[in-house]
Amino acid sequence: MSFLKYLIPATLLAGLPALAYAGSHASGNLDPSDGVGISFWIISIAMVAATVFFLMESLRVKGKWRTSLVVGALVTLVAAVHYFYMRDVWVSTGASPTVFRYVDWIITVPLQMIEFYLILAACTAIAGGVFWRLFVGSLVMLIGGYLGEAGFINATLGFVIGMAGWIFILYEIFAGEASKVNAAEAPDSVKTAYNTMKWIVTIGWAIYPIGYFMGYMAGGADANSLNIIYNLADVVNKIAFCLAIWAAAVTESDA
Ligand SMILES: *C/C=C(C)/C=C/C=C(C)/C=C/C1=C(C)CCCC1(C)C
Repeated sequence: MSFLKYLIPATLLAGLPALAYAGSHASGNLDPSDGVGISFWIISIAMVAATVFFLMESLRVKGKWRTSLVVGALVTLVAAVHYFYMRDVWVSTGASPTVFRYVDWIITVPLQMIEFYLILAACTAIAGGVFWRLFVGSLVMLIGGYLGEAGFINATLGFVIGMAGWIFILYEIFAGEASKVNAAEAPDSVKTAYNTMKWIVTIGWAIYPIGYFMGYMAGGADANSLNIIYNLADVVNKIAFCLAIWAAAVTESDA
Protein backbone atom coordinates (compact mmCIF):
# COMPACT_ATOMS: atom_id res chain seq x y z
CA MET A 1 0.00 0.00 0.00
CA SER A 2 2.96 2.32 0.43
CA PHE A 3 2.83 3.19 -3.27
CA LEU A 4 -0.34 5.14 -2.43
CA LYS A 5 1.68 7.92 -0.87
CA TYR A 6 3.28 8.57 -4.24
CA LEU A 7 -0.07 8.80 -5.94
CA ILE A 8 -0.78 12.45 -5.14
CA PRO A 9 2.52 13.90 -6.41
CA ALA A 10 2.45 11.60 -9.43
CA THR A 11 -1.09 12.67 -10.34
CA LEU A 12 -0.07 16.30 -10.02
CA LEU A 13 2.98 15.82 -12.15
CA ALA A 14 0.94 14.15 -14.86
CA GLY A 15 -2.08 16.43 -14.58
CA LEU A 16 -0.67 19.94 -14.61
CA PRO A 17 1.11 19.80 -17.97
CA ALA A 18 -2.12 18.39 -19.41
CA LEU A 19 -3.90 21.47 -18.11
CA ALA A 20 -1.27 23.69 -19.72
CA TYR A 21 -1.63 21.83 -22.99
CA ALA A 22 -5.39 22.22 -22.94
CA GLY A 23 -4.87 25.95 -22.41
CA SER A 24 -2.55 26.28 -25.38
CA HIS A 25 -5.24 25.16 -27.85
CA ALA A 26 -7.06 28.43 -27.44
CA SER A 27 -4.10 30.60 -28.20
CA GLY A 28 -1.62 28.78 -30.38
CA ASN A 29 2.02 28.39 -29.51
CA LEU A 30 4.34 30.45 -27.41
CA ASP A 31 6.40 32.81 -29.56
CA PRO A 32 10.12 32.12 -28.81
CA SER A 33 10.84 35.87 -28.96
CA ASP A 34 8.17 36.65 -26.35
CA GLY A 35 10.36 36.89 -23.25
CA VAL A 36 7.46 37.65 -20.91
CA GLY A 37 5.45 34.69 -22.23
CA ILE A 38 8.47 32.44 -21.75
CA SER A 39 8.95 33.67 -18.19
CA PHE A 40 5.31 32.74 -17.44
CA TRP A 41 6.00 29.30 -18.87
CA ILE A 42 9.28 28.64 -17.02
CA ILE A 43 7.76 29.77 -13.74
CA SER A 44 4.71 27.50 -14.24
CA ILE A 45 7.11 24.56 -14.48
CA ALA A 46 9.18 25.75 -11.51
CA MET A 47 5.97 25.96 -9.43
CA VAL A 48 4.99 22.38 -10.42
CA ALA A 49 8.47 21.10 -9.59
CA ALA A 50 8.41 22.91 -6.22
CA THR A 51 4.97 21.43 -5.46
CA VAL A 52 6.14 17.87 -6.06
CA PHE A 53 9.30 18.54 -4.05
CA PHE A 54 7.45 19.90 -0.98
CA LEU A 55 4.88 17.08 -1.08
CA MET A 56 7.52 14.38 -1.32
CA GLU A 57 9.63 15.97 1.39
CA SER A 58 6.58 16.21 3.65
CA LEU A 59 6.71 12.41 3.84
CA ARG A 60 10.14 12.35 5.45
CA VAL A 61 9.86 15.09 8.09
CA LYS A 62 8.48 14.58 11.60
CA GLY A 63 4.68 14.62 11.87
CA LYS A 64 4.42 18.10 13.40
CA TRP A 65 6.24 19.59 10.38
CA ARG A 66 4.10 17.94 7.74
CA THR A 67 1.35 20.56 7.69
CA SER A 68 3.89 23.34 7.06
CA LEU A 69 5.29 21.53 4.02
CA VAL A 70 1.87 20.56 2.66
CA VAL A 71 0.70 24.18 2.99
CA GLY A 72 3.92 25.22 1.18
CA ALA A 73 3.03 22.78 -1.61
CA LEU A 74 -0.46 24.32 -1.82
CA VAL A 75 1.07 27.77 -2.28
CA THR A 76 3.14 26.61 -5.25
CA LEU A 77 0.32 24.43 -6.64
CA VAL A 78 -2.17 27.32 -6.63
CA ALA A 79 0.48 29.53 -8.23
CA ALA A 80 1.30 26.89 -10.89
CA VAL A 81 -2.31 26.69 -12.04
CA HIS A 82 -2.54 30.49 -12.19
CA TYR A 83 0.75 30.77 -14.08
CA PHE A 84 -0.42 28.35 -16.76
CA TYR A 85 -3.57 30.36 -17.12
CA MET A 86 -1.86 33.77 -16.99
CA ARG A 87 0.58 32.70 -19.69
CA ASP A 88 -2.40 31.85 -21.86
CA VAL A 89 -4.05 35.23 -21.26
CA TRP A 90 -0.76 36.98 -22.03
CA VAL A 91 -0.10 34.97 -25.21
CA SER A 92 -3.60 35.28 -26.60
CA THR A 93 -4.40 38.90 -25.67
CA GLY A 94 -1.06 40.63 -24.94
CA ALA A 95 -2.74 42.16 -21.88
CA SER A 96 -1.55 41.95 -18.25
CA PRO A 97 -3.45 39.22 -16.40
CA THR A 98 -4.04 41.48 -13.39
CA VAL A 99 -7.30 39.94 -12.20
CA PHE A 100 -5.74 36.47 -12.13
CA ARG A 101 -2.74 37.74 -10.20
CA TYR A 102 -5.12 39.01 -7.54
CA VAL A 103 -7.08 35.73 -7.51
CA ASP A 104 -3.73 33.97 -6.99
CA TRP A 105 -2.64 36.41 -4.26
CA ILE A 106 -5.91 36.23 -2.32
CA ILE A 107 -5.37 32.46 -1.99
CA THR A 108 -1.58 32.21 -1.65
CA VAL A 109 -0.85 35.19 0.62
CA PRO A 110 -3.10 33.98 3.49
CA LEU A 111 -1.58 30.49 3.09
CA GLN A 112 1.86 32.04 3.52
CA MET A 113 0.65 33.93 6.59
CA ILE A 114 -0.51 30.61 8.08
CA GLU A 115 3.10 29.43 7.69
CA PHE A 116 4.36 31.95 10.29
CA TYR A 117 1.86 30.48 12.70
CA LEU A 118 2.58 26.86 11.74
CA ILE A 119 6.37 26.96 12.09
CA LEU A 120 6.00 28.49 15.57
CA ALA A 121 3.19 26.10 16.50
CA ALA A 122 5.45 23.16 15.56
CA CYS A 123 7.89 24.09 18.33
CA THR A 124 5.94 25.97 21.00
CA ALA A 125 2.47 27.08 22.19
CA ILE A 126 1.21 30.06 20.23
CA ALA A 127 -2.11 31.95 20.23
CA GLY A 128 -4.39 31.80 17.18
CA GLY A 129 -4.56 35.62 17.25
CA VAL A 130 -1.16 35.68 15.52
CA PHE A 131 -2.66 34.01 12.48
CA TRP A 132 -5.85 36.10 12.51
CA ARG A 133 -3.98 39.41 12.61
CA LEU A 134 -1.76 38.37 9.68
CA PHE A 135 -4.85 37.16 7.82
CA VAL A 136 -6.77 40.41 8.31
CA GLY A 137 -3.66 42.40 7.30
CA SER A 138 -3.37 40.46 4.02
CA LEU A 139 -7.07 40.90 3.21
CA VAL A 140 -6.91 44.66 3.76
CA MET A 141 -3.72 44.86 1.67
CA LEU A 142 -5.09 42.86 -1.26
CA ILE A 143 -8.66 44.17 -1.31
CA GLY A 144 -7.39 47.78 -1.13
CA GLY A 145 -4.95 47.11 -3.99
CA TYR A 146 -7.54 45.36 -6.12
CA LEU A 147 -10.20 48.05 -5.72
CA GLY A 148 -7.58 50.61 -6.77
CA GLU A 149 -6.21 48.65 -9.75
CA ALA A 150 -9.67 47.75 -11.03
CA GLY A 151 -10.82 51.37 -10.81
CA PHE A 152 -13.55 50.89 -8.17
CA ILE A 153 -11.83 53.45 -5.98
CA ASN A 154 -9.18 56.09 -6.60
CA ALA A 155 -5.74 54.48 -7.32
CA THR A 156 -4.03 56.49 -4.59
CA LEU A 157 -6.66 55.57 -2.00
CA GLY A 158 -6.30 51.88 -2.96
CA PHE A 159 -2.54 52.21 -2.54
CA VAL A 160 -2.86 53.80 0.91
CA ILE A 161 -5.27 51.10 2.13
CA GLY A 162 -3.00 48.38 0.70
CA MET A 163 0.09 49.87 2.37
CA ALA A 164 -1.75 50.04 5.71
CA GLY A 165 -2.48 46.29 5.51
CA TRP A 166 1.14 45.49 4.65
CA ILE A 167 2.53 47.70 7.45
CA PHE A 168 0.19 45.96 9.90
CA ILE A 169 1.66 42.58 8.79
CA LEU A 170 5.23 43.93 9.11
CA TYR A 171 4.46 45.20 12.61
CA GLU A 172 3.22 41.77 13.70
CA ILE A 173 6.25 39.87 12.36
CA PHE A 174 8.89 42.44 13.45
CA ALA A 175 7.52 43.63 16.80
CA GLY A 176 4.23 41.85 17.55
CA GLU A 177 3.42 38.61 19.35
CA ALA A 178 4.80 36.42 16.54
CA SER A 179 8.22 38.06 16.78
CA LYS A 180 8.26 37.81 20.58
CA VAL A 181 7.35 34.11 20.60
CA ASN A 182 9.99 33.47 17.94
CA ALA A 183 12.71 35.33 19.86
CA ALA A 184 11.88 33.70 23.20
CA GLU A 185 10.99 30.12 22.35
CA ALA A 186 11.94 28.99 18.85
CA PRO A 187 14.95 26.71 18.24
CA ASP A 188 17.74 28.10 16.02
CA SER A 189 16.56 26.49 12.79
CA VAL A 190 13.08 27.99 13.20
CA LYS A 191 14.60 31.38 14.03
CA THR A 192 16.61 31.19 10.81
CA ALA A 193 13.50 30.31 8.77
CA TYR A 194 11.46 33.03 10.51
CA ASN A 195 14.16 35.57 9.76
CA THR A 196 14.36 34.66 6.06
CA MET A 197 10.55 34.71 5.73
CA LYS A 198 10.36 38.05 7.55
CA TRP A 199 12.85 39.66 5.13
CA ILE A 200 11.13 38.15 2.11
CA VAL A 201 7.88 39.74 3.30
CA THR A 202 9.76 43.06 3.63
CA ILE A 203 12.11 43.24 0.61
CA GLY A 204 10.56 40.70 -1.77
CA TRP A 205 7.02 41.97 -1.21
CA ALA A 206 8.07 45.61 -1.70
CA ILE A 207 8.30 44.87 -5.43
CA TYR A 208 4.49 44.69 -5.74
CA PRO A 209 3.63 48.13 -4.29
CA ILE A 210 6.54 49.61 -6.30
CA GLY A 211 5.01 48.06 -9.44
CA TYR A 212 1.57 49.38 -8.48
CA PHE A 213 3.00 52.83 -7.85
CA MET A 214 4.85 52.93 -11.19
CA GLY A 215 1.90 51.52 -13.07
CA TYR A 216 -0.95 53.59 -11.67
CA MET A 217 0.43 56.64 -9.94
CA ALA A 218 3.72 57.63 -11.58
CA GLY A 219 2.50 57.90 -15.13
CA GLY A 220 2.38 54.22 -16.09
CA ALA A 221 4.93 51.46 -16.64
CA ASP A 222 5.01 49.25 -19.72
CA ALA A 223 3.27 45.88 -19.41
CA ASN A 224 6.39 43.91 -20.42
CA SER A 225 8.64 45.16 -17.61
CA LEU A 226 5.87 45.04 -15.06
CA ASN A 227 5.03 41.40 -15.78
CA ILE A 228 8.69 40.30 -15.81
CA ILE A 229 9.22 42.03 -12.46
CA TYR A 230 6.10 40.48 -10.88
CA ASN A 231 7.05 37.05 -12.26
CA LEU A 232 10.57 37.12 -10.83
CA ALA A 233 9.21 38.45 -7.54
CA ASP A 234 6.86 35.46 -7.31
CA VAL A 235 9.76 33.00 -7.65
CA VAL A 236 11.45 34.49 -4.59
CA ASN A 237 8.29 35.21 -2.65
CA LYS A 238 6.76 31.78 -3.11
CA ILE A 239 9.45 29.19 -3.83
CA ALA A 240 12.29 30.67 -1.73
CA PHE A 241 9.81 31.47 1.08
CA CYS A 242 8.71 27.82 1.26
CA LEU A 243 12.30 26.56 0.92
CA ALA A 244 13.15 28.42 4.13
CA ILE A 245 10.37 26.48 5.88
CA TRP A 246 11.55 23.21 4.33
CA ALA A 247 15.10 23.82 5.61
CA ALA A 248 13.83 24.32 9.19
CA ALA A 249 11.55 21.27 8.98
CA VAL A 250 14.36 19.00 7.78
CA THR A 251 16.86 20.31 10.34
CA GLU A 252 14.40 19.94 13.22
CA SER A 253 13.34 16.46 12.09
CA ASP A 254 16.93 15.23 11.93
CA ALA A 255 17.84 16.78 15.28
C1 LIG B 1 2.72 35.13 -4.08
C2 LIG B 1 2.20 36.44 -4.09
C3 LIG B 1 2.52 37.41 -3.19
C4 LIG B 1 3.49 37.17 -2.07
C5 LIG B 1 1.89 38.70 -3.37
C6 LIG B 1 2.08 39.76 -2.59
C7 LIG B 1 1.43 40.99 -2.88
C8 LIG B 1 1.66 42.16 -2.22
C9 LIG B 1 2.64 42.26 -1.10
C10 LIG B 1 0.92 43.36 -2.62
C11 LIG B 1 1.01 44.55 -2.02
C12 LIG B 1 0.31 45.82 -2.33
C13 LIG B 1 0.56 46.91 -1.47
C14 LIG B 1 1.46 46.79 -0.28
C15 LIG B 1 -0.05 48.26 -1.70
C16 LIG B 1 -0.58 48.46 -3.07
C17 LIG B 1 -1.35 47.32 -3.54
C18 LIG B 1 -0.64 45.97 -3.52
C19 LIG B 1 -1.76 44.96 -3.43
C20 LIG B 1 0.14 45.78 -4.83
